[in-house]
Amino acid sequence: MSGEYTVKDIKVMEGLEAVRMRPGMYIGSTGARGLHHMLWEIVDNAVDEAANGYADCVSVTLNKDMSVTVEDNGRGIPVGIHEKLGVSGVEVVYTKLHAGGKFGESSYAFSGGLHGVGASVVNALSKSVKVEVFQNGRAYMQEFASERDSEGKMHSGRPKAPLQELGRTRKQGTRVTYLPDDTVFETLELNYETVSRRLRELAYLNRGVRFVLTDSRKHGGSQDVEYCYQGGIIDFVKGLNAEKTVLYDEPIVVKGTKDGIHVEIAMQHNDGYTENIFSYVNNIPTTEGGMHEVGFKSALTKVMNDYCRRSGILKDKDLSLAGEDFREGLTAVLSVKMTNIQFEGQTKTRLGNTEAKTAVESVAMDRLTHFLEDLKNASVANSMADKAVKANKVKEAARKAKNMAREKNKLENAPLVGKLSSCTGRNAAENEMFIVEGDSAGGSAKQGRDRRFQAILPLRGKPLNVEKKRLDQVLANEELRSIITAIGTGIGNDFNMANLKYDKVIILSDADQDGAHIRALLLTFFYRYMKELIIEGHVYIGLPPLYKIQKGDEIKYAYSDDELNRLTKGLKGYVLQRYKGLGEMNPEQLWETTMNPLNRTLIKVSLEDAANIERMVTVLMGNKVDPRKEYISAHADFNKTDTFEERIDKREKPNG
Ligand code: TSJ
Repeated sequence: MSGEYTVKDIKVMEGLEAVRMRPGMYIGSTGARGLHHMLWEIVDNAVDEAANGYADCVSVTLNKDMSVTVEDNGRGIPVGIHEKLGVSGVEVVYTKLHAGGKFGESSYAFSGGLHGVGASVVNALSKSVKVEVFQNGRAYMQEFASERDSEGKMHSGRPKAPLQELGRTRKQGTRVTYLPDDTVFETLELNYETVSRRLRELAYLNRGVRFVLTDSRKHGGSQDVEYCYQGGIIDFVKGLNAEKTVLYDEPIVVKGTKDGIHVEIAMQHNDGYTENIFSYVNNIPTTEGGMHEVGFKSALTKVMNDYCRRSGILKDKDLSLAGEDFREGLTAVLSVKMTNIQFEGQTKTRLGNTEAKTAVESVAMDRLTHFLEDLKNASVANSMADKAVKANKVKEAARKAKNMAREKNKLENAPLVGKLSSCTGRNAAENEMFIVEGDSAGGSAKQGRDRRFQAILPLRGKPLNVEKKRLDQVLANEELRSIITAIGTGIGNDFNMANLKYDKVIILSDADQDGAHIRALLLTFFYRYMKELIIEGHVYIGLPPLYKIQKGDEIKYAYSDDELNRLTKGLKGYVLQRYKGLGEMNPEQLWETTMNPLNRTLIKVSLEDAANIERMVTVLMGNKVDPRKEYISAHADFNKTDTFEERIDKREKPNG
């Protein structure tokens, strides 16, 4: 097998210095995001080996010195000497940009890291890299380093020595340890939750492969987790539906290959109203959907309408049911693997290849038709059909209610917007709207704001939990209606970004359980009814300080317990105030700490991890009571928002 691999397959293009010059071009950014991309690049290589059937375990270790070790138990990177280049395969992979069959074809056929650039880029942006290969009973090792020479010129990712054979071993596989360069990256801190979630996702997408994460960075023991799912995406769907009431016990599976495109789908309906399709191409989440999703939806609609007619649920005279009717309460995971993927869309997370539509549609039509024809599936088929018929009826009723609500809305527009203190500036691209918890904080915010570009919408009570509500009920809710009116875009199918009145919609709630609940309710609403607003990065969470530290005339604010410890270390004779709510701050303080763009910290809500927002949303908002309790106690630190958002607005310390 290893003989088939010829090192000359590897294409060689340009040097690593280029990567150093413009890191952003290769890994997106030099912030936390780029740092994570480095890890995904390396992990992708190990996952490929597993996906090809040569490895069944991939482990990631976050080391104390901020280096990262990734290991698999596969065949090991080829150690043979490259014909033309005269160095080992390992060295080619690590020193030649765009090296790897990836850009040819064959061995890396289905890989497709976000930037698809691989190990050499990681090497170029690391202080040091150590590669160990365990192959055919022998251990090999090579180290690379980025250093300045005596004249101060940077040399990126140079091998310290040729590949060495170390001796005999019983191990098999590849182990890579790299230390990202702290002069390139703004931070070397990988987020445990982010890494853990991605590994879990990969475990679902690669059935039977064991993923192990070890975090050895903290003093006092490591934090370890392991993921392995024998059911693959079937387990994924079961997990997503875990807290819901399902219409049938086992997810329906669609699997097949067409024109070289591998298609795998697992789907299961619950008794809710929302549609949740999580799609992937080559293990990459396609948050904005794309051609593969289009193919799946089209197949489901056609096959189910056929079924409804054949079984007499729809009569000749009836119109066909709409696709969305068959997707009410649907949870599905769609995974395709193909070559030459093309991404489109605002965040480049929509699959553009039309051949993916054809392939998915064809495989899904075929398998779903078979499934429905099988008599032992009759009860599943009928419950799907019934659900769709009901959805259709309710939709008709809702449409009428909505028209009524629209009329009503026109009448009540004035008093509704009356709650909003709008800003004077007319440039939507510069304007911000704060949705503020409570009237008293709302009052402070109104007085403290810069009225030229900041609008304030105070919320009286808790907004409606939309998770189990239909559109007409949402529109009947006054708090939500004032938000919808203020934002201007409309919701659901009527959503139109062109009418957005504020570039930033900022949720400002207290740093307590109630505040977290309000925030979750609002995010649920945005997620369900204004998803584009999140996708295009218009939804933010404002972060008020938790503490005021006053010593004489000098006042400092701490936004976390860590920061409090840092600021009070060695400080004597100070007065500490813990803010229990926004309302305790006077207008000047609120402006200074939370609203002033120069000082504040905002967290941008992103959909990158839609599956987890979805999970949080359904766990917290769903109708089954017990899982919700569990979630709250398991995540006692309710105010930790970094599980699904990204911090932005680098804060220039208000303290100095
Ligand atoms: F690329 C890398 F250095 F980032 C990296 C590669 C990192 C890690 C953690 C693992 C790997 C890797 C590569 N694991 N397994 C492989 N396999 C190969 O490179 C390989 C081995 C044998 C053959 C063959 O045809 O015999 C082909 C390939 C691509």
